[in-house]
Amino acid sequence: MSLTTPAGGTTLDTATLASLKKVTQYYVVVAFLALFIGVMIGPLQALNYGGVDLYTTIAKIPVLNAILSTYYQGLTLHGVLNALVFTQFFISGWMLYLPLRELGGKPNMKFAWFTFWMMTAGLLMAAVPLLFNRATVLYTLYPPMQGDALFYIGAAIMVAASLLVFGQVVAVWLGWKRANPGRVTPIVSYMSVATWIMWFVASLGLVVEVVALVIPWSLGWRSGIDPLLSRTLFWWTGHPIVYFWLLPAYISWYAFLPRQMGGRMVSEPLTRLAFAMFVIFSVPVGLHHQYADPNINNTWKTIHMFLTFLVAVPSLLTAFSVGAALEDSARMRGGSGLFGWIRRLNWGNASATAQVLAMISFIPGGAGGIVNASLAFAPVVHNTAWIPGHFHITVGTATTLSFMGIAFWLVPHLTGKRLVAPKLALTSVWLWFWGMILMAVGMHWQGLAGVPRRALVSATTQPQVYDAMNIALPKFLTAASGIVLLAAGLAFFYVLFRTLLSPRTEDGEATPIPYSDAISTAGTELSRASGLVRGTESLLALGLLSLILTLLVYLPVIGPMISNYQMVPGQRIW
Ligand code: HAS
Ligand code: HEM
Ligand code: CU
Repeated sequence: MSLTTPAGGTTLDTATLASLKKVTQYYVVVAFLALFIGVMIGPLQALNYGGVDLYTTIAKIPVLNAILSTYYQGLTLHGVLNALVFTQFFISGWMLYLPLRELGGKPNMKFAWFTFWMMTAGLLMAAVPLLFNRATVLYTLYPPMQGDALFYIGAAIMVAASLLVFGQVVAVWLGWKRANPGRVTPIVSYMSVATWIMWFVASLGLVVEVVALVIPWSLGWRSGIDPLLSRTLFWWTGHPIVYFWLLPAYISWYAFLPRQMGGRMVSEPLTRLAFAMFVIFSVPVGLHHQYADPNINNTWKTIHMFLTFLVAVPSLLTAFSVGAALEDSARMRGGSGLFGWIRRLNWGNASATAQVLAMISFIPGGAGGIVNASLAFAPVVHNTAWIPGHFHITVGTATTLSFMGIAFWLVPHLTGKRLVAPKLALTSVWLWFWGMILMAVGMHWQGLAGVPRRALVSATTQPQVYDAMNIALPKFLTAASGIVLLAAGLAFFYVLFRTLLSPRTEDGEATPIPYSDAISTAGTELSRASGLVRGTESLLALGLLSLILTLLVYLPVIGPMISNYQMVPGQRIW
């Protein structure tokens, strides 16, 4: 038996499809195991920002006190497991499955499995020093803080594995193009390939930082490292990595959510335009994380600021587009009025609800990002609690809650197991949403009052400073958010793990991929397509353009750093 694909490409045979589903399931399960541990640590940090120090209590509990021996070991585990491991594993599975499934052909499954095991090996290597408190360098790795070499090598292997997934997806896409000359790339594959190409250009900064600077130094082959150059290479990758987290959620908002709502996607050409813009403009903006760093010319900081405003444009296009799709679906279900239609969205479905709530959280999340990016506002918010406030409603909700919602159909689709307790699933996503909103309010507010991020502010050794700030209410909101999010996490993981452990009851295809029809399609033949569709088809050319633009705005910044390389010895400050 073989299955047709919406792209009309060669179909996948049954064995290949089964293997592809299995490897995707492995990626998704490892991702959620990482998120589970990461999320269990989060409330401790929220309580810290609520004035409650549980770390002193934990220090007395055997086993736990080994992996949470300091606030910073906990914070490193939280940041690495949630923002790096969960995202990368989920995305690698999701964006391997979608294009391979849609484009068909004969993908090399041995290679796909090799990549998965390689990424897992990298994760295990990095986990050892983390758990032994020998790499408490936070998820941003800022040298001259120095962890064990094994941590950096493991992280490098993980990133390298993600680049192999990129390679496989691009190879399958190019193979499809050769087999289907003159055809328009189908939309889900278009979005996936665009995201992978963006990630390739984005990853180069981190690859150079870790391979050329950090690993040789952590192995003792070099006596020092340049912190400024390392940070600059880190943020070359560190900003666009947030779009590597976001765009896989956008794929679902554009292509699948409308069908889950009973409606249609608005426009394939507009969707392609948004993704093409992300390919070009995601990377050359990293200096907006370094406004406070010395020895970087202000002109370049200003140029990166304007480019950052430009990369917000495709998100604004997305807001319009996915918002219109939601409204269209609600009106088709009988909704009316300026805002009255909102009540007619598919609020009974946990998967769809999770994603709408994720989208709503991204409205203030994106607005806060524009504030952070403004050179005039940045000094007020930089390094304060405002920043974790910003990214828990972007990566912590827009991305994470979307992935949680996707899992509610993807796991049944991959495994043939029916979702256990759908009502509890629905409750968990509402709790997550409100928990994150509470935390966002609490943390943004504390940030404006001047409370720093990355600090054990609840420690009894330093209460006077923060008591004088008149921040009792935001502290309370933050502490409460930790409790609500703990409940949300427990409910979600109960549903997910119970589903995974239940017996297989049906063919996974009984839960199909919810492809949406489009009101305005891109067509199938390039020769008859609009100029916009033809102009956005060559993703490799767009990737090259992105690389050129990135080099243009980075080489003049990095050049002087290299010619004036500073040898700073490594430090272990924990
Ligand atoms: Fe950010 C710091 C600027 C987006 C994540 N960001 C961070 C950090 C993280 C992060 C993790 O310029 C901390 C790094 C660290 O540890 O130091 N960010 C931006 C800007 C955007 C942005 C301009 N960030 C994200 C996304 C993230 C993320 C996405 C993760 C997924 N960010 C910054 C800056 C800093 C920063 C500075 C450094 C701060 C500092 O000082 O250290 C933009 O891309 C945002 C554009 C988004 C929009 C919103 C569009 C809205 C949509 C939803 C529509 C909803 C609808 C629903 C239609 C313009 C698409 C309607 C439904 C109904 C029912 C009504
Ligand atoms: C940091 C709470 C889930 C990613 C923090 C901080 C708090 C917090 C209060 C700030 C700590 C500090 O600056 O000292 C929580 C809670 C969660 C949760 C209560 C839910 C149970 C998530 C998720 C993600 C995430 C789902 C991403 C997928 C991060 C990152 C940091 C962080 C990257 C920064 C670490 C650093 O500064 O090195 N979290 N979080 N968190 N969180 Fe979460
Ligand atoms: Cu950024």
